[in-house]
Amino acid sequence: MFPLVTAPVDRTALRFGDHRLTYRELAGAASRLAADLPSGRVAVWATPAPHTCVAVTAAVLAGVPIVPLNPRSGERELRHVVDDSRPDLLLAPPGASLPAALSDLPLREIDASPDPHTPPLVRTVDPESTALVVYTSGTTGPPKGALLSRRAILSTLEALSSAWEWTDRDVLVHGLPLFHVHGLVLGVFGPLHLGGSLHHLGRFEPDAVRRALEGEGTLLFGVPTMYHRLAEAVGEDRALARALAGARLLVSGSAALPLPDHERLTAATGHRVIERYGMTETLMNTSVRLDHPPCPGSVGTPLDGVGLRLVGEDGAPLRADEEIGEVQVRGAHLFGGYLNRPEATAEAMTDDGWFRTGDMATLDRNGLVRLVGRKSTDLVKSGGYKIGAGEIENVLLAHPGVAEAAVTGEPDPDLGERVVAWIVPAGPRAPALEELADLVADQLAPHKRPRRLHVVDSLPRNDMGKILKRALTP
Ligand code: MLC
Ligand code: AMP
Repeated sequence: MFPLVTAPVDRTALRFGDHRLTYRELAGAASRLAADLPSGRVAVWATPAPHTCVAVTAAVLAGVPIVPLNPRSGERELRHVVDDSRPDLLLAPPGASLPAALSDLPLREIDASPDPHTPPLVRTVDPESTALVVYTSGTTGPPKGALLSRRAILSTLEALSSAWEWTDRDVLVHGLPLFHVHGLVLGVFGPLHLGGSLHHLGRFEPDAVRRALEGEGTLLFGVPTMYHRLAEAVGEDRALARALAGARLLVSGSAALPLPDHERLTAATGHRVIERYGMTETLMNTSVRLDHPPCPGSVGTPLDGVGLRLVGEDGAPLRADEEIGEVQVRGAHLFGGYLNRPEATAEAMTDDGWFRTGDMATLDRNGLVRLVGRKSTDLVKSGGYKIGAGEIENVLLAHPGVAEAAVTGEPDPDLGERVVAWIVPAGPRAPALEELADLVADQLAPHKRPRRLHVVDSLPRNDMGKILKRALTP
């Protein structure tokens, strides 16, 4: 049963530092919690800890939708998520310091201690029902809650298992956050569904990766920033190179892995990092398959069950090997819409059921997809996090020293892209970068803070008054 399958009960399911839970102990701990969960949604304070895994497993066993919360979210972002998703209960580790935005929610502490005694809860749950509500930034306004069904999650995990020959023999290693689909769906539900193990690093550090791969780890997941940091370290660190070389598979996703990082890692380890392409709303769309030759610069071919096409400006599908078009996908892996946002859901879909990703790509005769950019200048991918320009602009505009604001992304060797703020000051003294960065970190989240500030006399606008972001160059 999703996500706990038929793994031998005494196999390790999860490991965080020295904290290990076997399948039996996890099933017991999760079932203990699941037995009296309310039937509405539950929010989970998703720290990178076993508590999060116990909580989400409990909710999946009980058939209750989960709203994972980023524990570094600021007040404004948390209030929005809670007001929008209206959870009936908050699950958090004992002693978590919870912000005021959550004070109205009934709280239950998560007991993540191994429980070999409580019998597994067995409940029949509709595969079409929502398992997760994952908040994701859009071009404008606050983040939207993507409704992910059990069927969609299962479909993506089965497709990845086939593409990567990912089985119950694999021990997955990663240090990803547990409130997005990469760390949570692939990184927690993946091994638990397949009957393998997860060794979570708590936080990403090259040294922790080395130790885990020197141990039992066989598979590594990360965003390109993590692989960039490994590529930086691996030249000097022979032990790290040996550990990475000993892994069965290194997989990168959530943003593009630059070719120089690919090359440095291949030179040091003999492995070509496998890239896969996904999105919160679609889960995984494409991947380089294990049984295909390496294809640098490509995110591979559509996964099993994924329909993928490229569409031109006029909305008509393009033929393979033609120009650049927008990627559109359909299949069982798609989300069920945005919570409380029927118009946004309708806008994201074509009349015949394709999801508009907003990503631009080419497709060759062999079905290989190469991503070349995004339709919108209002989205920034930094450290693998998607960040909407609009939500940051709204926070900047609320500062009394800011008269006008625009947010863009610019290339960054470590983060892929970094957030850049452009402001027209409201008075003679413009606020400093640190002040604006702290404001954004407090209100939204630290990864959304601007890393660079340009103070300008005016912002370039078209006749309609819309800011021309492509004209914003230093
Ligand atoms: C600095 N810091 C501040 C601050 N200035 N905090 C608050 N206010 C300020 N003004 C702190 C940061 O919080 C952090 O603290 C530290 O300084 C460094 O921050 P950073 O520069 O942002 O980098 P780092 O923390 O090192 O993070 C890099 C990273 C992270 C790669 C580990 O970006 C990451 O985990 N990315 C994963 C994103 C992800 O999972 N995306 C998947 C989306 S799903 P401290 O205490 O932490 O050091 C998706 C679909 C798909 O995309 O296909 O997968
Ligand atoms: P999110 O909304 O956070 O789920 O981010 C989804 C977006 O991340 C996609 O629409 C792509 O733009 C980007 N993305 C994911 N995987 C890759 C990849 N392998 N290469 C390039 N971009 C990617």
